[in-house]
Amino acid sequence: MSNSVLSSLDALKIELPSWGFADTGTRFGKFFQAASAIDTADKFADAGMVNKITGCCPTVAVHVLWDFQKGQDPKEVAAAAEKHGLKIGSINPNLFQDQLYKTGSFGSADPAARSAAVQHGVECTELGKVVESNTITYWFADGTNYPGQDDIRARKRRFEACLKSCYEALSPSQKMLVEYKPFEPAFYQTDIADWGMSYVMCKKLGPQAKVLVDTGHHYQSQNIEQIVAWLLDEEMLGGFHFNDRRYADDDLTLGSIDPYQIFRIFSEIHGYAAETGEYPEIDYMIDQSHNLKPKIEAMIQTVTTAQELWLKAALVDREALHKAQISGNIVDAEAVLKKAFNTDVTAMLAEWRESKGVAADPLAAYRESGYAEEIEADRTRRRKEAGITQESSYA
Ligand code: LRH
Ligand code: MN
Ligand code: MN
Repeated sequence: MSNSVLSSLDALKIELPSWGFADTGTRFGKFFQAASAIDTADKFADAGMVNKITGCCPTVAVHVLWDFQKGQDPKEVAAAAEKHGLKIGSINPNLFQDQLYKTGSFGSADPAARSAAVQHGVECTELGKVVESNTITYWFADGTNYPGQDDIRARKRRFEACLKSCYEALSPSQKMLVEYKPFEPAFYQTDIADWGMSYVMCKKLGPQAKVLVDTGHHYQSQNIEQIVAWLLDEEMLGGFHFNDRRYADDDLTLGSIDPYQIFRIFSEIHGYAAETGEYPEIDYMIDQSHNLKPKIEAMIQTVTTAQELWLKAALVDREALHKAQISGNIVDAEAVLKKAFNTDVTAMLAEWRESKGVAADPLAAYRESGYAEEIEADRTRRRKEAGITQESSYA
């Protein structure tokens, strides 16, 4: 095995979502966990633990409304992350919870909603400068529920104008990622429904705007690796939100339903690196909701699954693949992919982890650490002392 296969893992830094450590649920309810994070400091402590155990998650994504209190110095939040060896990663504006956004934010026909949304986007950008985060990730719940509800072209133009105002607030080192989603919560049309719409917006904005691919935001059976390949070729792929799905935006653990798909996506990235000599600048972020699994274990499982599939994809024999492709040998071309996918990479992962000073089996190391028991006891006591019932706390 070549060194470059193993060292390719250095290019896979995975960002943990702060919201993945708090109690979350479905629209039908929540099942609470005694060890779930109560506040942002807990979320950083848990993310710090995942980073310590896996050695590859140095940043944490924050959701502005959920992680920054009104009037709080944002530097305090950055310092709380640093305490656990982390840096603030992407800043996620929240343009979907305020009552003002009933008919949308950037796409709304109401100028007051648009101006509040733009103001929030600019504030998030300024906040990013203070906490030294270079990525602002925009996701919009915008859209309409019924045919005729609003003028689709007018909404597009409102989006262009609002995004432009936010883009103009970026510092030269900041970038804006635009996430697309074809459904939910809007169910007739969403304003940025697919990668093409995100691409058009980003292209018009300029080089600091790129497309964000959330793996759960596609119609059934859509070929995501093709989207990835096209965006890579156009230098327009800015980041991922990792998760897996069976039906819609299920936010299940990466690779739990279709690991071969993630392998194929990663193979496109390795193919790009093989051709250009370097890995593209991509933010790899987890965006999952662990309703039932213990949250930290689920996060470790996601990270190790991503590394496993990444390594398998790095094993694709590019020369053999190219040879089979240009000679029209379809069976052999597919076999090259299958061979890499079916390789057991456990020993290689252990070798890489050893070189980074982390345990060969991160999940086992976590279970042995006693951290789960410690936080469960601590958070149960703190909830009791503060009189917080989990039903009333939305950390
Ligand atoms: C929307 C989404 C988006 C949000 C996150 C909580 O479905 O994927 O990225 O920020 O979930
Ligand atoms: Mn997402
Ligand atoms: Mn989503």
